[in-house]
Amino acid sequence: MLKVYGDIQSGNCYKVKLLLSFLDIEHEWLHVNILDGESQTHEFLKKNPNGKIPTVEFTDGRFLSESNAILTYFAEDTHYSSSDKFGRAKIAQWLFFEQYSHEPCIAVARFIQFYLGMPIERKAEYEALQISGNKALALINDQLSVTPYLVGEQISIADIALYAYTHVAHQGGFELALYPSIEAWCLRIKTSPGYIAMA
Ligand SMILES: N[C@@H](CCC(=O)N[C@@H](CS)C(=O)NCC(=O)O)C(=O)O
Repeated sequence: MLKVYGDIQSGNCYKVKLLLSFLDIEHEWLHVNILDGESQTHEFLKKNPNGKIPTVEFTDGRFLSESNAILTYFAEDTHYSSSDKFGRAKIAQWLFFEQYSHEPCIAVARFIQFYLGMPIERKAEYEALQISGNKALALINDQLSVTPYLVGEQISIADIALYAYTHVAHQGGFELALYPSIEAWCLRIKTSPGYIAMA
């Protein structure tokens, strides 16, 4: 059976779980405790030399890492991708945006506040992340005030990738009530058939 190495509380891992759930793809979820160093063991580094989760192991022994590459793989030829070349490129635009301009702000602020309990030596970094994180949220909100999903009328892996850390952004100090189109989009995703919560 397909194996996924991850931690459901990590947005990068949860986005994979959410897509597999939407697509009803059977898999075994293997919990990796990164805080205990389980992603850095000799055994794990053979699966992903970069020592990060999520990592997927296919039944033929091949591995795939990088959450958005995993989403792209499973979404191919499903309605979570696009049959149109430009549509696929727009999805990729949001996936790259998520990894460069969104996740490094929202996920790290969440890690500092929710996991580390806001240590004083990371307070300045946390404050700076509030600015860049709010900028990313405003961009998402702007798009969602024009279209119901990030790439038009239909949910895609762009939405799944960005939903993962956005819907728990309050755990990083972000006020989602400032972004009504994001709140409405979160509700649309949460009520989609096959939805699975992060908890
Ligand atoms: N760009 C990667 C990021 C993966 C990542 O940073 N994973 C974290 C958990 S959210 C991790 O494995 N950290 C363990 C470590 O860096 O040792 C992706 O999207 O999959």
